[in-house]
Amino acid sequence: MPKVLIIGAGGQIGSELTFKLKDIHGSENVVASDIGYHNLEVVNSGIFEIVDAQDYNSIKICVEKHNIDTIYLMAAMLSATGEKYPMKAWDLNMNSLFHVLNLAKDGFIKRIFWPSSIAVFGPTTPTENTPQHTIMEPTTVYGITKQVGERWCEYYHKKYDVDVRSIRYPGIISWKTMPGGGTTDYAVEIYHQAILDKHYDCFLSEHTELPMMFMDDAINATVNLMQAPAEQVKIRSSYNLGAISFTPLTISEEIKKHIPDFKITYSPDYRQQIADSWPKSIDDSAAREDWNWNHEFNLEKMTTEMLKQLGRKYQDSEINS
Ligand code: AKB
Repeated sequence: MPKVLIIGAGGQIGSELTFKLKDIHGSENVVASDIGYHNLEVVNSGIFEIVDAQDYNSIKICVEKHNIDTIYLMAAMLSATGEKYPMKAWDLNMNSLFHVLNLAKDGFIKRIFWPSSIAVFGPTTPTENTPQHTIMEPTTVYGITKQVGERWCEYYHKKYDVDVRSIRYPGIISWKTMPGGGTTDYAVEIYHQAILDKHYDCFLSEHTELPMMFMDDAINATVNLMQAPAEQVKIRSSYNLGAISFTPLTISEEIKKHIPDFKITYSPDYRQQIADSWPKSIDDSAAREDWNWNHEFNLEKMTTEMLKQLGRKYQDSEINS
């Protein structure tokens, strides 16, 4: 059984990954950690430690205390917040990655999962069915950190035999924990507002198409990649991963099938420029060939699930208040 540490376990993907890894490896083999106690569901779900991803010793102490051999580094500053705090985004995203890569290089841990993003691509990248290997000239700080991070992952693998694995996540849609600071966050907010207000004012324009994925698919992909035999993981920078692509208009049309009087308006802000620099759809054939990646949720199935789960959640919180 691997002994797993999740850094950034209180976040949107980190929290769901924590619960999934506890199911797979047993709660006693999974240590959740974050910079604070903000996600009480995660804090109270088993072993929890305060770990500062920017502090090498903070991570190392936790690794030694719990005999950790695998780290999932989920702490990061995303695209929209990164544009407001460029140096903070650079420091957090790069320092944390170097710390875990060096822990592996120095023999303290055996395996790393580090998420990359579609943000590695830029305005000069082909936007339709974006290939695995193509022009990458990211224009956001977040995208730059992810692109540089990919280079370092591949370097540490080739030079020091570090077993690091990575996925370029598209926008991830989920109902348990809110995302924070991303450009694709609109596709989560829209479901909340559809239930609460029957109206959503979108910060992207109606025809902005972006690659997206339901959380269950993202978690399955992550787990499958980490469980794949090392020789099947042929790409050590990061794998393209696709599932669905849609625009604010198409997601609103899908929501209207469930909530006919739902209305969407558009007030594009600085995030529009970020979205315009990213691909519309992704060629993920390498992931499908190398470790059998397959997605399950399309827009229809995801919308039904999001509205069902969020409807229950808001009903429960009304009953309890
Ligand atoms: C963001 O919007 O910044 C993230 C991402 C695509 O990596 N969700």
